[in-house]
Amino acid sequence: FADNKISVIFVLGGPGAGKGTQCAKLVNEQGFVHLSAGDLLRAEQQRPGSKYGELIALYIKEGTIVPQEITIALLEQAIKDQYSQGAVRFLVDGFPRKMDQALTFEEQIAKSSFTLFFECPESVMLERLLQRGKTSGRTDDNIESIKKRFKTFIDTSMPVVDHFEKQGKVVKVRCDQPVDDVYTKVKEALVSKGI
Ligand code: UP5
Ligand code: MG
Repeated sequence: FADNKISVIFVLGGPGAGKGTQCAKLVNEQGFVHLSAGDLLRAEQQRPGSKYGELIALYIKEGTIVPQEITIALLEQAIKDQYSQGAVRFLVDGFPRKMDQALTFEEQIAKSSFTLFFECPESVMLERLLQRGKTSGRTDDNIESIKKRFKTFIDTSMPVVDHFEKQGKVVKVRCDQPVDDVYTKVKEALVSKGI
């Protein structure tokens, strides 16, 4: 994609911070296209005939980061599909969560406008994920996987946030409050970035 043909906002934050919840609201009210890397990976995992199904299942359960080639190919395809239908504003949720992905995506697909980062205490995220795990059917919503996801978030994904912060491209929103209160702050954050 040539510069300025599409705009991309990365949405990052720990597991259970509320990325998907807030992105869904932005889609409804502000006309963004929401692409969750995790959702794309789970769909690919379940696609009959996928060569990567088992590998993706293993990485997700262990809370580790699937090799970037797979995730970036899925994201690129989804962006192209949506672009061909007229979409130009994308929320890329739960990505990039490792430095290599950040560099490759910005080099090969598009530069991000900025990163919306959800700050949330681990205790709040833990409670939300355990609660959701009662009905979500997600293989990683159990205490063992959640602990691994938290560790990966700190060790592997926070350096990406630090990287963009050094470029002055991170807006932070606290998200340990009710969904609508967080959403109000999300909208303020977007306004502060001219959206
Ligand atoms: N909830 C949300 N907001 C709330 C609020 N303000 N007050 C009270 N409750 C709130 O929310 C989680 C739960 O909390 C829900 O029940 C919600 O109702 C409630 P959600 O909006 O789903 O949070 P989100 O941040 O999206 O949490 P998610 O579990 O999706 O985060 P993860 O980042 O862990 O999951 P993701 O799907 O992005 O990734 C899963 C795995 O895929 C990764 O661990 C990794 O193995 C793999 N992956 C890669 O390998 N590469 C990638 O690039 C991306 C993913
Ligand atoms: Mg999510």
